[in-house]
Amino acid sequence: MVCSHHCINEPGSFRCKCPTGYILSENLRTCKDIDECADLENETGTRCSHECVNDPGSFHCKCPDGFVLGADLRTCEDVNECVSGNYNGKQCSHTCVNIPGSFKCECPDGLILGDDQRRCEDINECSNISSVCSHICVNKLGSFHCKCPKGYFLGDDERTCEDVDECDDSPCSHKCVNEQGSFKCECPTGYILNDDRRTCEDIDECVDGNEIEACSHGCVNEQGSFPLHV
Ligand SMILES: [Ca+2]
Ligand SMILES: [Ca+2]
Ligand SMILES: [Ca+2]
Ligand SMILES: [Ca+2]
Repeated sequence: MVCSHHCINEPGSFRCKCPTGYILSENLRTCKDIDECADLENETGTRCSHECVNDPGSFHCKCPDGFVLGADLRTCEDVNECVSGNYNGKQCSHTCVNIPGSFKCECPDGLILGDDQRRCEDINECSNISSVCSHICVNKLGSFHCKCPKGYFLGDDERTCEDVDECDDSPCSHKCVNEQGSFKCECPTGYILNDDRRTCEDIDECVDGNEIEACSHGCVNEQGSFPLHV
């Protein structure tokens, strides 16, 4: 075999010719592949934006994961996983954000990205040791709220429970004493608090066992106390 590929006859001689992508060796007989990837002097049109793979008689460009080869077969273009085909961006439970070569899932306020980096999960604000609520914390999907026990109301900060001053509504027939979370009614001397814990009732000191043997003869009960009859 005179030439490895094409032989061209010439007057008194011949020469070997190589197909595109090959170059004639020093022996002028054998064609060898051009390593387009190693040839830094190569025309810019054959440059790959990312990886160049040499092939026999040719070459091709390769793209890393998350990129696809553009129409020029040279430039790798980012895949928008959030909108394209069956890419993983569809797995984001909430918001998909495209980034070069990849994508990421994001979550709205109150939710946090789970270990799978795809699904957003509720933050349990109530599990926080330095609890955000002064009294009762109620966790909800994407948020939480504070609650107060009976006798308290939620302050303007939506976090702190403040005592209700029940005495403002005058619930007692006589004296009202406000306390943290509650209140109590008190009665003046000579009165006793009824079972309703609100109203004061006169003690009938004249009835046996109630108070004293106040009078040796007649006793007249009066509101609040009794006078001595001489
Ligand atoms: Ca080649
Ligand atoms: Ca992308
Ligand atoms: Ca929550
Ligand atoms: Ca109170």
